[in-house]
Amino acid sequence: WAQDCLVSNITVKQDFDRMRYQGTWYAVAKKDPVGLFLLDNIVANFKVEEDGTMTATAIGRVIILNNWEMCANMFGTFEDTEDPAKFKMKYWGAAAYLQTGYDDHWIIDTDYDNYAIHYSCRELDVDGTCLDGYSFIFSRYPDGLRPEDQKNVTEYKQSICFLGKYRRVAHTGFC
Ligand code: ODT
Repeated sequence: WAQDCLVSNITVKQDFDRMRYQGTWYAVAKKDPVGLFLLDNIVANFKVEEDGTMTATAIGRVIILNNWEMCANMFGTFEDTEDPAKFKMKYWGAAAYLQTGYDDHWIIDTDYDNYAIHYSCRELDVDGTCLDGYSFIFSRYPDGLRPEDQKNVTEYKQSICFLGKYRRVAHTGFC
């Protein structure tokens, strides 16, 4: 088949289980959006609150005001949609000069124990493809994906039309 790359045709994780998604995820690769923010040393921690709401914290190295390097402490709350794997993420920083926003947050695939593929399209093109988006590949391990998960992850990168657009996310201990 020919891939049309329409955002409306992107499939997400079936029966996403937010309880099993909780805990620490290390970003091992990232496709940047326009005006990228989180550079590297990115670690997210997901939690399900007592009322069932999914929330997360994230840290990562950022450069603000063009030359000030720091670790950003970020917070996010996730609004449910009709699809259990598609959320709207409201996010903000611990400090006022950090980025705030309201993004789509889709879980394309995960096995909960090893890897996850996240996707966010910020701006649709007139033809229904994604004009500006970003994606994280997460691992439960800071040193990267297990070899047996790599083929699977590559296929999902292709399914969201971001194959070849990722860079590695280093974990150097900066944050
Ligand atoms: O880094 C960029 O260029 C764009 C992404 C900025 C969003 C960072 C917001 C983090 C808020 C806390 C939530 C953590 C969950 C992270 C999971 C995936 C990445 C949004």
